[in-house]
Amino acid sequence: MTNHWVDIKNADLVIVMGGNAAEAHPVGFRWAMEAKIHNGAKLIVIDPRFTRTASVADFYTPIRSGSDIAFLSGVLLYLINNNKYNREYVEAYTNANLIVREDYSFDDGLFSGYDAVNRKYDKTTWNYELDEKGFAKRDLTLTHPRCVWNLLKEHVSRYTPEVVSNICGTPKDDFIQVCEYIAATSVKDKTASFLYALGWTQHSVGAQNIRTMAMIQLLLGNMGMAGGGVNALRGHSNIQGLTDLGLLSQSLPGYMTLPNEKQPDLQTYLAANTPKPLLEGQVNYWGNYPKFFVSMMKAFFGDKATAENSWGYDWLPKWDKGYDVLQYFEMMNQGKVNGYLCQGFNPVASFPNKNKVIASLSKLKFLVTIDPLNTETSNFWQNHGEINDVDPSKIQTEVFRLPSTCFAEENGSIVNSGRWLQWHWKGADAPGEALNDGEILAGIFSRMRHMYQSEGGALPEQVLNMTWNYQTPDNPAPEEVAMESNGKALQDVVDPATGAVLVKKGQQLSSFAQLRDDGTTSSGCWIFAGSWTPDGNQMARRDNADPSGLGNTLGWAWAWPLNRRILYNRASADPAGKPWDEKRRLISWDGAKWSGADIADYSTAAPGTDVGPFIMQPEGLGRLFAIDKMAEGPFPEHYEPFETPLGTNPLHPNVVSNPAARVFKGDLEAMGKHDKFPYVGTTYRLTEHFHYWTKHAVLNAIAQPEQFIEIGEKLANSLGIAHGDTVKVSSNRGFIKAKAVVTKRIRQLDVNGQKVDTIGIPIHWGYEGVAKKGFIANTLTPFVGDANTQTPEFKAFLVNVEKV
Ligand SMILES: Nc1nc2c(c(=O)[nH]1)N[C@H]1C(S)=C(S)[C@@H](COP(=O)(O)OP(=O)(O)OC[C@H]3O[C@@H](n4cnc5c(=O)[nH]c(N)nc54)[C@H](O)[C@@H]3O)O[C@H]1N2
Ligand SMILES: Nc1nc2c(c(=O)[nH]1)N[C@H]1C(S)=C(S)[C@@H](COP(=O)(O)OP(=O)(O)OC[C@H]3O[C@@H](n4cnc5c(=O)[nH]c(N)nc54)[C@H](O)[C@@H]3O)O[C@H]1N2
Ligand SMILES: [Mo]
Repeated sequence: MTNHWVDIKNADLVIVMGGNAAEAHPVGFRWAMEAKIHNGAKLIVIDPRFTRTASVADFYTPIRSGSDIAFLSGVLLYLINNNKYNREYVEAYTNANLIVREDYSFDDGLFSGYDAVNRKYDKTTWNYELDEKGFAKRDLTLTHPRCVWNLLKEHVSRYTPEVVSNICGTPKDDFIQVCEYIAATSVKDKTASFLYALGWTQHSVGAQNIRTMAMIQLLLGNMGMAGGGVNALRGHSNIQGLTDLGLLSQSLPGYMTLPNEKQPDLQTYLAANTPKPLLEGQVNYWGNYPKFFVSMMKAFFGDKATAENSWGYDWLPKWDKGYDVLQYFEMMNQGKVNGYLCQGFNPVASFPNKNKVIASLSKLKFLVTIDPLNTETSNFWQNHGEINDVDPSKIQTEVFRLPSTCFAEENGSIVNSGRWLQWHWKGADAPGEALNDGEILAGIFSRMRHMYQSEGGALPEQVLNMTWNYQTPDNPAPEEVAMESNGKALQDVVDPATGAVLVKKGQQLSSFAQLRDDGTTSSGCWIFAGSWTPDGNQMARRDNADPSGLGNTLGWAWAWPLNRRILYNRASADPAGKPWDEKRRLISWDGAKWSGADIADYSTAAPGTDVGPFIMQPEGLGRLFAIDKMAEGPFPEHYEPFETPLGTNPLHPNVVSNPAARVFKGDLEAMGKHDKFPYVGTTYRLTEHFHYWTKHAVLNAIAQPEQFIEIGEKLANSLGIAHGDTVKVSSNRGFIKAKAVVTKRIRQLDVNGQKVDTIGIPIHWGYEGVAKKGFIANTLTPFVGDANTQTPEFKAFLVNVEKV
């Protein structure tokens, strides 16, 4: 989130689209209700299903799953055509007036630079026209035909209400009603907040769904505002911490990137990752990349990392391609993987195309599961009849189960969706032989290190040079690891201007501004610098005082970066430093400094200096045109799901689905067609269960005892299916059987001249636990992922339904 949970209460309009907050985030959703009840906010829901969130909304309208880019692009067009945007904000704080290169183009569904053989774009042309000094050219009058504003207008001009309604199946009047709700927040003293999660991310166009919404927020002047922003309601309680700490295969802590094989030395790597400002005088905070990186290497390798050996650069792995989970299971399926350590992950249940996952695991020599529970994955080799029809005698994989604790059985911090690091304390000892995750991993590490020391082995440096100065090396305390993530001074840190000592050798750092690229500081995760200072554990603070009434509670826990609660909050004030809306005053300029209800997100620059508020971007501006970042284009474009009920893309039949999505040849061949699989399948969760664990708990098993699917009344009638019948739902990859819930909540939609029906499929069942056994929903889903994040397309695929 750029904002945070409590801040949702400040919104005038809460739009739940691409998620079902009342059901999946029932505790956080209270802030949407606070906005509604205490603030007179409107709550609107756009979802293929009439959800529990819709049941408390002021307005609901349906949408065909996988068509949100068309819908949101239509909203952009409406705002532009009806002059419903904050013009001053757009001109001062977005890249609307920057000029794009002449060789950039878009035609018939493809942007310039497409390489069809590798399904990849060369993004060179998606950039600004630069002047002699390397700065982007601008046209402050917004008349240049290639300024971002005019290219944007042209790009979205196709998304008229008729086109939106034709692609999305949303009735045209409903669509216009939504546009009117949103347009009403374009004035300076109104904000809108979109609450989204998987209904947007789990698509082959997931990241662009979110970008389109972010562009709306820029037009409305909502970024940086209390009650505005871009707010992902995240999933598992510490999944924000997972991305913060760089646990994705191409990441390093603090949103740095793991080097790739084209970066053989430190200089090449740093040059590629340290941007230069694209407009004169910008903060360009990523310009500090070398400080973050070198400090991280000092945390990893301590005294072993020196200037002479480029801080141990050679010891980091260099990727040749992405090793996301889709790629990894593909390699496993090709027999290229020997062993798999599976920690807190149940891929048999949670990953697409379950039969492919089972086939892949069957090719391993060994599998290690680290989990408090028995899972479908640890027992993937068992036969459970139709639900898991395997022959154990043919599976040679050796499985090791290492029982672990769960988060409530250890101290630690959890980062919530709002970037707050909240310390928590152990609630109970673990049962039986369970060890906590750190102890298991450290135990494996120290045994491997001993083997390297006594027997040698390939690439020993990484293992032998790793710093491991914990009091109990086989079980590092969470407190020690947290202090290491924050970082400390390895030598006295001095102010380059005055020579004064800022941090004494050995002391914890208070801010990432104290980081150095000369090896005198260490920090495991630069964005966490400030979480454990000389004053102690900031994450454990519990002062909920809220003097501004905006809910920022600066004394409660600690938020990255630097305890700032609302990112880009410089944009909450106009160029002269005056808040757009007095009642949402986050920061303001008092003539000498910035201050207010939040930690100012800015350099110390005074108003009027043209320093843009989006300090992480080299141009300092919010991007309506995303230069060189997104995989499939600088503007969002509607592409159909890989399994489309239309069999075409109404906008450009030659380019139907995302041309840069993650997909492998065999999986493309396993895609079903709408002639055999005429209905849209979509999967989701229920409040009464948490994924695949709660079927181990009797009370949850009682609350939602049995796998079911939801089917609209019209379709059920035409197929002769009654409430409570058992039905078979099949895709081109397999089938499941479940009870039918016949409902008015899922409507038949009119799309591109045909009727489109949706089948709703909750995800929670399997063959482990105390609940009644059920089929695994992911037997049905396709093995294809978003082009930027590789998140699987769980929300839109094709199925058939029959009564059995
Ligand atoms: N009780 C409970 N809570 C949970 C979880 C749980 O298992 N149980 N899981 C947690 C996790 S890990 C996560 S990631 C979050 C997920 O939180 P959500 O994303 O809110 O959860 P889903 O149930 O997957 O809901 C997605 C919603 O998007 C709608 N949808 C599907 N496709 C589209 C589309 O193309 N466009 C639009 N506009 N809407 C669409 C679906 O109909 C559904 O209502 O929930 C978390 N909270
Ligand atoms: N079709 C379809 N598939 C989906 C989704 C969907 O909407 N539709 N949603 C996707 C999403 S958003 C998610 S997040 C995934 C979730 O997929 P998974 O993460 O695979 O599933 P979970 O059951 O949440 O958790 C995995 C295991 O973590 C264990 N665990 C809990 N606490 C700890 C701990 O402290 N340490 C260790 N080592 N283990 C622990 C649990 O016992 C559980 O067995 O599913 C994805 N799959
Ligand atoms: Mo999730």
